[in-house]
Amino acid sequence: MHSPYNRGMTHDPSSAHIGTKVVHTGQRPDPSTGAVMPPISLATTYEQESPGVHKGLEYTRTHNPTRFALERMVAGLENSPLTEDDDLTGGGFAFASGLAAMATCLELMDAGSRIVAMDDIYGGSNRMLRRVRQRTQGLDVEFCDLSSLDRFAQAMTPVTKMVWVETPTNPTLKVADLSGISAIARKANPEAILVCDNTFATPINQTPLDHGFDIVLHSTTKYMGGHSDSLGGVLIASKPEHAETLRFLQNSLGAVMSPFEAYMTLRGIKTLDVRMARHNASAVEIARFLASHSQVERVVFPGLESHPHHEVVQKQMRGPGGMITFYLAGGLEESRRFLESLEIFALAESLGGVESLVEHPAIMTHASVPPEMRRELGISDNMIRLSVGVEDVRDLLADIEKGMAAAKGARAAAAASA
Ligand code: P1T
Repeated sequence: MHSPYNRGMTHDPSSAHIGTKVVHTGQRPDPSTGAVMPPISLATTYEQESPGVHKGLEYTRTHNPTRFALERMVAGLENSPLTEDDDLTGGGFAFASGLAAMATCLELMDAGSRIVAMDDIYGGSNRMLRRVRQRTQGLDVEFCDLSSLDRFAQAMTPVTKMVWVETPTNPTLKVADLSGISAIARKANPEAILVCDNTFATPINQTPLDHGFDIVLHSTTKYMGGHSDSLGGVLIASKPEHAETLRFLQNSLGAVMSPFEAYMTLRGIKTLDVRMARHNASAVEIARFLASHSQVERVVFPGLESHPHHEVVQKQMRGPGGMITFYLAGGLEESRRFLESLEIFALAESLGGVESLVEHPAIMTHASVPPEMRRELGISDNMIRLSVGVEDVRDLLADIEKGMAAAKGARAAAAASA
C-alpha cells in the first residue's frame, strides 16, 4: 500500500541514465487510479479522522501531492543524497518563482551575515541582494568575480556564511569552477553554505552537488518547464539540516509553487534531456557561425574554445547549454535594428523555452543592475543575448543573417548622415 505521498517507487531510477531519470524519478502511478501522471491536486485542505489523525496531508501550503511529485523529481535529478527517510521529498522544494526560491534560501542566513556572491548574476537576483536584503536583513554582500579562484580566495573569509554562485552566469556566461570554489570555501569556513543557481546549465549539463555544493537553485520558468508557460523555482538540498530548515522556511514564508505550475513543470521536465540535446547542438552551430561573422566583435559561449574558462567547462559541464552572448559591431542603433528585424527569435525576456528568444540585457533583463556595475561586467549597448530554441537550426541561422543585414543597413545609414 502506498502512502498519499506516493512514497516508494516501483523501481529505483537513481542509478539510471539521466534520460530515464527525467521521466521516472520520484514518480509512480497514482495509487487510487493507476494514472501515470499525478493528478493536479487542487484541494487546499484534507479531512482528519480525529484531531491530528490524518493520511499525512493536512493543508496544501505544507503538503501537496502534485508539488511533492515535482520536488522528488528535481531532488533526484540534482543527485541529492537525501532519501525520503531524511526528508519528505528527498531534499526538493518548489516555490512560486525562481526569486521566491532565492528569497527563501537567503532566510537560512541570520541578520547581518556575510555573503560572497558572483558579480554577474541575473538582474533580479542582484536587485534582491543589493536593494532588499542588504536593507532588511543587513546582509553584508561582497560581489566578486567567482570565475577567478584567486579573487574568490581573497573574498572568502572564516566569517563568510554563504557563497552564492551562478554558472554559467547571466548574461556574460562566465563559468565558475565549482570544485575549486568548494575546496577554498571549506578551508576558510567548513560551515559556509554553498549555493549554485544552476538555471542556465540544468542538471543535464551540470550537477553542482557532485562538486561539493550544498544547495542548488533553479528558476524552473526556464529550461526545466521549457515551454515559456509556467513560473516557478526550486531548491535542492543535500544535507539533512539544510533540508529541515528549508522545509520549515518553505512552510513559514509560504511562497510555494501552485499545484498547476508543479504539474506543468513536471510535464516539461519529462522532455528535458531530449530538449537539452537539441539546445546544446544548435547553440554550438550558431555560436560558430557568429564567431566567424564579420559583423560580430566577440562571441561568448561555453562550447567555444575561445571561451575564457573553456577548461573548466570541459571538466565540469556535460554540454554547453543553449545560451549565447555576443557583441555586435556598432552600438545601440545596430542592436535595435538587429533585434527588431528577427522573425523567428522573439524579442523577449526569459530563456530556456522551446522557442528561440533574443534580448538586450542592458535595457531589458539587467536594467536593475547599477550602470557602473554593468560597465564593469561588459553589459554594453552592443551586447545581445540569445536563447537558442529547438527549431530547425537552418532557419535560426537564416533569421540571424537577416538581422545582420538590417544591422548593416543601420551602420550604412549612420555613416551616410555623418
Ligand atoms: O523569473 P524567476 O522564475 O523568478 O527566476 C529568476 C531567475 C533566477 N536565476 C536566473 C539565472 C535567472 O535567469 C532568473 C530569471 N531570468 C530571466 C527572467 C532572464 O530573462 O534572464
